[in-house]
Amino acid sequence: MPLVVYEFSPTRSDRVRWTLAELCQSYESVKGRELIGSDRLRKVHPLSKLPAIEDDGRPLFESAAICTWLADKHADKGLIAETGSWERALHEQWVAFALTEVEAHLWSTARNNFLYPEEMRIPAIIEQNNAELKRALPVLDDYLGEHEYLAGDKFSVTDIIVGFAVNWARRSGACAGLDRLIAYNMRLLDRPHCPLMRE
Ligand SMILES: N[C@@H](CCC(=O)N[C@@H](CS)C(=O)NCC(=O)O)C(=O)O
Repeated sequence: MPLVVYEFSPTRSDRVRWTLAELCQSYESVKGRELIGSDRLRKVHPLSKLPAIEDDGRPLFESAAICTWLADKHADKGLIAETGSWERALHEQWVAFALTEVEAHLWSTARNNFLYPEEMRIPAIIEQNNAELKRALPVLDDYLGEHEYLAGDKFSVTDIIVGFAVNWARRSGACAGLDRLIAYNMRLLDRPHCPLMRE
């Protein structure tokens, strides 16, 4: 059975598309904004969100879990550190950090800026989110002052997962003054398979 990817760009499905491109894997794509909230997608993702995949008929959701699984499945391509290695611990650390300390706040800001219906929005949360981002992003900036990539000395799926959140943060203006983080973001954008938006 082919690998099926439910996707729409620009969304977190860019992580999955980028991972598959780096792994040189073909797949069947089911695309479209209208997938979000549809019954069709709900069979693969219980919240009917993107991205999601069906691998050998088995549904999998959460972009970081999907990318990690795909990199593990094609371990011969060297896109992820071996389970049990220190670099793998760094992968887990930076993925969790990016999703909880960075992306959660960016997502909350987007929801309260324009995604939620107006009556649900709480503008004061945006200031809180900005304060949290101001604490978290310098942690990545410091680390990337000493390291070219996040999990070991070469590009890996960790950089795809975290890079998506960093690019989102930079495009929203949250990386101002964090030159090492911006330089890292540019290195990722220069990669031939990178689908992230520069502007
Ligand atoms: N943590 C999930 C987030 C998935 C998510 O929220 N996807 C967005 C598009 S980027 C979506 O489908 N939103 C529709 C909704 O929130 O109902 C992941 O990383 O896959």
